[in-house]
Parts: sequence; C-alpha cells; structure tokens
Amino acid sequence: PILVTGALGQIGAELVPALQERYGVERVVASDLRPCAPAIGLYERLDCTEPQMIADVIRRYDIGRVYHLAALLSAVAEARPQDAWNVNMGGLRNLLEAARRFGCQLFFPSSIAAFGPSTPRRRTPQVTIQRPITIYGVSKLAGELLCDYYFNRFGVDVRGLRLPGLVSAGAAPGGGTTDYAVEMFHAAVRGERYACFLSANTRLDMMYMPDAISAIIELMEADAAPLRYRNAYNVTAMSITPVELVVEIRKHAPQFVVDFRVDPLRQSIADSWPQSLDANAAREDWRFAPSFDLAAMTADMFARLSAKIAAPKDDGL
Ligand code: VAH
Repeated sequence: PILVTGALGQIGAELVPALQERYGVERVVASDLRPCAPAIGLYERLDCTEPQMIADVIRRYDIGRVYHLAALLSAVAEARPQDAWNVNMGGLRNLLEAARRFGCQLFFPSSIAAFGPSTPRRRTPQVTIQRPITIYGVSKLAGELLCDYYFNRFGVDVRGLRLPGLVSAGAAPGGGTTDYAVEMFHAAVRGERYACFLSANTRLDMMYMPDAISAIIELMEADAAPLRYRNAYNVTAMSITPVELVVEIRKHAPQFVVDFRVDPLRQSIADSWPQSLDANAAREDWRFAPSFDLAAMTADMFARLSAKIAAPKDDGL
C-alpha cells in the first residue's frame, strides 16, 4: 500500500487519483492536516511533524511506499521561515526515520528552488553549485542531502525530483512563486484581467501536472541499478516567461489582458532560480519524457478549466 502526505495540495490532488487508477483505490492512503476529505478514498489526518502519527498510519496500512508532498512552498515559507523549517525539514526527517524503521520506499519532491543566484541559470547542470537564498530552497537542498545520507548510510530507497513550476487544472498551488501561471489560466478562462506578480520577461522552468505525475510514478517504479543520482533529478518540460504564456493563451482567449504588478518578494525569489534546467540525466537514467509543450498544455488547460467552470450551472438542478 501507498501513503501520500500533503495529499490535498497542488500535486497530491492529482497524484492520488493517478495512483488509485494504477494500483487500486484500496491500496492508496491519502493524508493531510485536514481531519477528513470528501470522496477521496482512504484518508487519514496526518501531521508530519508528529512521528507517532506517521508510525501509526504506516503500521495500520502496512505502507510500503510513501510520496511525501507535505511542505510550505517558497513565498509562504518566506513569510513563516521557522514554520517552514519545522514542517519541511522536521517532516522530512520524520518520514526518513519511518522509512528506515519500516523499510518503506520514499519519494522526495525537491525543486528548482534548491539552486541559487550563483548557479548557472541556463541549461542548469544536474551537478552544480547550489546556494539557495530562500528558506524553502535551503530546506529543499538540506532535504536532498539528508535523503542521500539515508540512502548511503541506511540503504533507504529514497528518490527525488527537482520539480519546476507546475501548471494544473485541479487544486490551486499553495503560496508558490510559479503560481502566476496557474492563476493566469483561471483568469483567462473566466474572461477576467490578470495582475501578474512577476515581470513580463521572468524566465522559469515549467511543466504540466500530468507530466509531473507521470515522472513521479515512473521514477519510483524505475529499476534502481541505472540511477546515477537519488536526490534529486532535474526535470522540466519548458522554459517560459509570463509574456510568452500570454501570447499562447490569447490563441484561445484573444481579449485576455494582463497587467504587470511586480511583487518584489516573489520577483526576488524567481530571479534567484534557474531559467532552464538540463534534464538529460533523467532522460538517460529512467527515460524521462514529458508529453506537453506550451501549446499542448495551454490547449488542455482551456479544455479542462472551461469544462470545470461550465459544470456548476449543470449542478443547479
Ligand atoms: C513554488 N511551485 O513556487 C513551487 C515550486 C519551483 C517552484 O517549488 O514555490
């Protein structure tokens, strides 16, 4: 059986159904801080800063694999750095200890945030300098190192991805810096103007959520022998700017208007991150291959969001 922490977040909301589809509803336990979750299958309230709660869930369901998604994202972490460290690092430490004690396989989501301003920003290598300047990035880099320690010292089968900004039609992201891309789609589909908090030419790596979900599952199912790296593989599908996204969105919503109202905090975070990752190690070691480019992602987002926004009228029965 599989446990997903942070299951009600942006990635979890799409990873859980994908896992249920692949392995069966009865083999996936979703968990998050909320006491209960409607119509999600097996669900447990779980606070990852409580080791005993983790041990109880793992024993009760005989968990063999954990996707540990619970964390504070970049912008919200900067507002609450002490909480961010406690949740991101304390939670990860607890999950690594549980994986060691109970012999579970563990997935760790790192991020492009694990790089900093002194990292080469174009075609950022798999192995390069990492001096992140956000508490989120510090916790992701420390997390990468702690996961590799548990792999090398205790043989814990922990694997990770440095995820780019993720665009999704499902749950909204919670307090990230790349969230502008998701927010832009929602505004365009609703026919509203959008005030973008990053400058027009801020280039960042992005990936459509279906590609991220496939990559997360494929990494955990991959043969271990060819894996040259554990924490964590660079993965990306596109390197785009807000203005490039607006141009593509306008092919579906020609009247869409964006104002640029830069938020200095999130702009400084984005400016410290890479602009385009080199994902060759992932392609070579476990055949990472994203399906959605900017045009395909935009078309699919419009299809999904239009259906979602149209749906409530039907519910007015
Ligand atoms: C954030 N979406 O913005 C997350 C992610 C690479 C970005 O870590 O914080």
